[in-house]
Amino acid sequence: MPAPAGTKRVKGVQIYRPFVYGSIAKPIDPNNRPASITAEHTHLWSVYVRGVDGEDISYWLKKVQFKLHETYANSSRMIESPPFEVTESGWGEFEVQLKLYFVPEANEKAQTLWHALKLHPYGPDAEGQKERREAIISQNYEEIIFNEPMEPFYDILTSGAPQPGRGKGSKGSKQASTIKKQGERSAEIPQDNSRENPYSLKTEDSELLRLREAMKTVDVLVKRERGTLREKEERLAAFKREAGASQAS
Ligand code: SLL
Repeated sequence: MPAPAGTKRVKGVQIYRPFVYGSIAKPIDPNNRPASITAEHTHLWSVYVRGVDGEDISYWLKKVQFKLHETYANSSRMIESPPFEVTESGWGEFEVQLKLYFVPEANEKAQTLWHALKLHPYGPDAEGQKERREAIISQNYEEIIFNEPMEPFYDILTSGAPQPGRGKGSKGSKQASTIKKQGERSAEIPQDNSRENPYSLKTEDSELLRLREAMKTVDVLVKRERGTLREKEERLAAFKREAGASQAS
């Protein structure tokens, strides 16, 4: 018997979609405090789920539930349409639970992520950032994988996808296929990063380069350690021989 319409999965297909989740927090200037903010609150912050480089993700992501610390009134916030974000003020850091609900066509269960809200600078330039009262961004690049998507969802995911480049010189190369118009649905991230978006093919390349360099360094260190180990083993064997010889005599 054929499966009822809209309940069949596209076999052997995996489709992924990149997104970003995280937070941005700004210290409240004591000399310029908005009157509406409670005296104990030291920061204004937003926690969000969004597309890479402002890409629309609402064709696969229906809504997001943000669960805040219980010190907040109505700590569970359901955001039903983009931008998927919650803006608040507060004094403390905590773990935010993000529950991602997919569009009904996906027929997928909601997925839970956790984000540690960061209010205070961290990392090598923490002191400088604090002095400059910089906004603290803590965010992650993530990819969601739809394994064997439902047929109607597959259509949604792939409609308006960029076509691989054709014509002179392109020969359907990766480079050509990544050129897409704004608003097209795809898993491609931009070629270059911008002030707003650090996630690009260029960043990926430089990360890969960094990893390769680090692997070379590790190889050198491993070789050096092996050499030291060999020397020590030789010395140990020599000591043992000497000890054996002096006992025998
Ligand atoms: C801590 N883990 O124990 C943290 C808790 C609580 C954050 C952080 C204020 C809420 C409000 C707020 O920032 N809560 O006043 O509505 O330190």
